[in-house]
Amino acid sequence: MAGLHRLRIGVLDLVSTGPARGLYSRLMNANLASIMPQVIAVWCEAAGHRVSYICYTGYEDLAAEMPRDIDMLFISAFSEAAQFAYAISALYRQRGAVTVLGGPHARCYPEDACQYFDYVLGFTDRKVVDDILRDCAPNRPHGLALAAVRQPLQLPGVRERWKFIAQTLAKAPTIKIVPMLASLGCPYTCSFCIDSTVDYQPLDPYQLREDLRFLLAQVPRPRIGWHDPNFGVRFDETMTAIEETVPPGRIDFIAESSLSLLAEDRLVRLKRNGFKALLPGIESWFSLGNKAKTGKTVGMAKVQQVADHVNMVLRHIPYVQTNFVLGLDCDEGPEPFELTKRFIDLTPGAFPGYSLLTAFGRAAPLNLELQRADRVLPFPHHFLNNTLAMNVRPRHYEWPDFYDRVVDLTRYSFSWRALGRRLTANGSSIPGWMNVVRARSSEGQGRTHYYTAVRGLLGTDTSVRDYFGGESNVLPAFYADRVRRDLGPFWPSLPPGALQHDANAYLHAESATPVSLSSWPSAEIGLAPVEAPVSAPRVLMEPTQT
Ligand code: B12
Ligand code: SF4
Repeated sequence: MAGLHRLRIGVLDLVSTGPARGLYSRLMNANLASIMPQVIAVWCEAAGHRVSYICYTGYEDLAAEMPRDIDMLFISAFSEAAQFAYAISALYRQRGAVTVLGGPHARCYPEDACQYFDYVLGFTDRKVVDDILRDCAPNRPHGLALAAVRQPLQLPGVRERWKFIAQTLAKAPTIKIVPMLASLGCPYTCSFCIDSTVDYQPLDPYQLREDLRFLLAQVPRPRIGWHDPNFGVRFDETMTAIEETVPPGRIDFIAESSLSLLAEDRLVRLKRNGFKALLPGIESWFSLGNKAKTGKTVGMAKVQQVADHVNMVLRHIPYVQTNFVLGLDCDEGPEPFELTKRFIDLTPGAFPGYSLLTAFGRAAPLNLELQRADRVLPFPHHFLNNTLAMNVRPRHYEWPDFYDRVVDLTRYSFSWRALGRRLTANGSSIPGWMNVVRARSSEGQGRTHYYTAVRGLLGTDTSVRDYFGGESNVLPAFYADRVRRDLGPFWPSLPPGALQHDANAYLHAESATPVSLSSWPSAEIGLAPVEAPVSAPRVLMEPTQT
């Protein structure tokens, strides 16, 4: 450690897109904390630096909690928090800090983020972090985009992350969920998904045991939320690790898992091992279903088959959220929406989660096709959370017709009738009441109101109609006002131009550089500084391989 310049590091996990209000976000936001910012904090301390870590849930006074005089600020952001992150980066750069962006936004929109950050990281391992800690230089006007060759093979466990986890959980007043990972990547290849090109990779099962043991010693009855993209791919191995470590009934688990992994014998085992909530993806009644194990079955036959499966899951697991993507190219006419309503009738106990089809920059192979077809709209990132805007022009729907159907479906899904049936099916248990709160909050009713407002504007406001139609790039006032309102006191710090981005940046980069689809983010080299237009990747640092 001789000669080390000890840096003052800030690590900021943005789980809110600005200052927040509302009961549900106060109860739940701290449970959305990401694992990687905690990992970065551990690695920075291990490298000998002083770290201030904050999970920003929307209720903190950032100025009071994050020191002003830091040397380097890491920010973790989803795309929905991009404008917030850009504003904070600008604030800290003015104060002399070097800023680093990581997380989903950095992976999806590195070209854009490089305009506002000194470093933008894709896959991140310890070597990447050590390299930039050593470098710690302002890179302006264009930041450096860097990525490890692949996902790290190992990450610091719960014991090492504990002080950051505990600090975050202290902000969750009732339900406290500890984030954990048993694997990275996914063996499936759903073309709209960020992990469709990332190899599946289990993490060390010994560490898993050690994490569980440690947690049991800290918390009387922990709740664990698995952040695995698809939990339980190595089902037996993971279950055995849990069974050997966790006495029955001591830990509750939540996981996202595809239906194809949820056969009845496995559900029996999941139940025995404390799994209380599962979130399987269904996507659409007309997509071919590897994930749902429905093979070539589509339409009403698929509805029936999946409903039987989900009801079987519900006999073992008290809380189930079924996830759908609205607006996929395989969908056409009223049928997809009507079938989802039939599904809701057939599975009254499951909570339906709807995502509007969204092309998150470089996230998925499908996005390149969509950009090539000129179907991606330049909605500011702030709206890209699968709900507030759909940035892909649907193939088979006109916008007003599409929004009519979305409004109708959400209204149906969160109506008092559906709520009553859900509550009867769930019983007056915690899952039952959670579903009532969700359905009556911003997630259920709130969305119906929001979609109704957008549908209204499509009929009355030509600026909205032209923007949705791709005929105008001028952001309608409805959306601009919303960003201003959401950023609140941070709005004045948003750099000029930071509401706009090149919606086809991925395509432009690929056209400028004849590289294969898989070349980012798993490139053999660190990405080059991003310039406009993006030029061929150049070796910037040593290849970063764990
Ligand atoms: C687990 C998960 C969740 C969990 C946990 C969220 C959390 N805060 O971490 C829950 C269920 C809460 C969730 C919620 C949401 N999610 Co989510 N989620 C995922 C999922 C399945 C896995 C992500 C993960 O943790 N992987 C494990 C980590 C270790 O790997 P990684 O993400 O690849 O990260 C690597 C690098 O990016 C980098 N890195 C990551 N973070 C950071 C941070 C720093 C500082 C640095 C330097 C580096 C770095 O290092 C990692 C190792 O190489 C992904 C889909 C997927 N298959 O990846 C979607 C995904 C991230 N979610 C997505 C979305 C849209 C959402 C929601 C907005 C959905 C909604 N409408 O509510 C919310 C937002 C929640 C919030 N505000 O925090 C999108 C994000 C797209 C985008 N560009 O923003 C994804 C990609 C899915 C998709 N639709 O394609 N999600
Ligand atoms: S199964 Fe889930 S995580 Fe895996 S590729 Fe498909 S959508 Fe992505």
